[in-house]
Amino acid sequence: MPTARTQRIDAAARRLADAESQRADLARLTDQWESLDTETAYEVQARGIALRAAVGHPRIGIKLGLTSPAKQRQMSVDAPIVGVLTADMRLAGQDVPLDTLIHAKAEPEIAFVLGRDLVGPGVTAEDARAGVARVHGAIEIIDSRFRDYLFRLPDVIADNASSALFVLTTDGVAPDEVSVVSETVDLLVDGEVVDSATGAAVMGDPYAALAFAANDLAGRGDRLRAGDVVLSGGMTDAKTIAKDGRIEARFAHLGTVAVRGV
Ligand code: OOG
Ligand code: MG
Repeated sequence: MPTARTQRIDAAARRLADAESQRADLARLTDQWESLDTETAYEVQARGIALRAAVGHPRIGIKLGLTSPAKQRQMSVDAPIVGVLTADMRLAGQDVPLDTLIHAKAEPEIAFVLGRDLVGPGVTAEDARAGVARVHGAIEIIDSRFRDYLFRLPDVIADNASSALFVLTTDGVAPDEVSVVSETVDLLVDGEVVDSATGAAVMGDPYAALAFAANDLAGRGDRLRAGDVVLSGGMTDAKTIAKDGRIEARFAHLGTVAVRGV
């Protein structure tokens, strides 16, 4: 017999899945469910990932969110959050189908492909780097299921950290070919540079973010796995993707990746 608690978790996961498939944004879960805490929110997230797996979209990686001090201050939190990437989130080509999304935004990120499992607790940034096979530039496309991106921390955790789509640079480089802390990115909207950042914007070191993910997952009995893609967190603010608008992330050593709203 499912308990009232598991029923509530399941109902919340289904509401979020329906909001996604119907492009119908939601009020915050925490408006109705004031006691929703981060632990329970991760159970809602896991239920949503199980629903995706059941329709043929398995987990292929992990993403971090709220890795910059600015975003953490905005949310009044002092730690990042973690979400799960599934196979259907990998964008083929550049075209972002806006008619399937609510209010998509794009952000440049440094992505890792893991060569081996990283199992917390106790994973250091150095351990994390040693587990990486390739480093890529990426654009993550986020699409909060909450109206106007208005959420509290448990809401956005339940909503799988606003995950929607992502695209990586094609080749990637070996970890010893790039300093991810000083790697720069220019973000262009319709050909104009609108923002720039370095990897230091991501918890001071994207490998620290990767280690954080391994250790945080361990708290829920989970791990990073060989072959996983890990998005380490937005380096700049996310920019709205307009119809026919082009957003390009030009990395110093990781290549260039672009998306276009269609
Ligand atoms: C939460 C997701 C944030 C990042 O890289 O910080 C995120 C949101 O802002 O909707 O993906
Ligand atoms: Mg992101």
